[in-house]
Amino acid sequence: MASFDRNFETAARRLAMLTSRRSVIARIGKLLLGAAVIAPLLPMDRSFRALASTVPDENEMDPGKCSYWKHCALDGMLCSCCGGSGHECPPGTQISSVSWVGTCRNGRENKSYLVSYTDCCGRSSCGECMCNSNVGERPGYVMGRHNDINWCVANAETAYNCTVTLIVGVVE
Ligand code: ABN
Repeated sequence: MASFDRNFETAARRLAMLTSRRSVIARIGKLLLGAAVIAPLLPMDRSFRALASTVPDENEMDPGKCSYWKHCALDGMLCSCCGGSGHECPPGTQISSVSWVGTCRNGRENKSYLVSYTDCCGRSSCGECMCNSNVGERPGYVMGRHNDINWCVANAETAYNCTVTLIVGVVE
């Protein structure tokens, strides 16, 4: 072990005599700079970065769930659980003449949409699949930014049954 230490010391001293500290630092600097310049050019798969931002949770793609991407600003019951569908009122109800809108991101397309939440009116509350996601909602005293409202109040039949979700625009 002593001879190994001695040999190592001798080699280290020889190297120290041949090289200045400054030149070692300069070489390390050049190596780091070279790596930083060359690394981005290497043919490596970097697609995981894009995937991380676009692959949505599977619940975000299920229209029957409150976590469905289009339901991001919804406060109401899904008409698909009440005899209608995601975009059609149940038989015997009428679509409200006013509605609430929110901006929701479709994680699969990595695009945002303007989505309207329109109530179906004329029958009492369906009581199924209550969702309360409320992205972008503000308290009731912030006029026009509160969605806990029965939009059927503008209809002849004001009873609230459920809510349908429609895409009304693409956010560029
Ligand atoms: N827009 C859904 C709703 C209906 C009644 C009360 C609150 C919210």
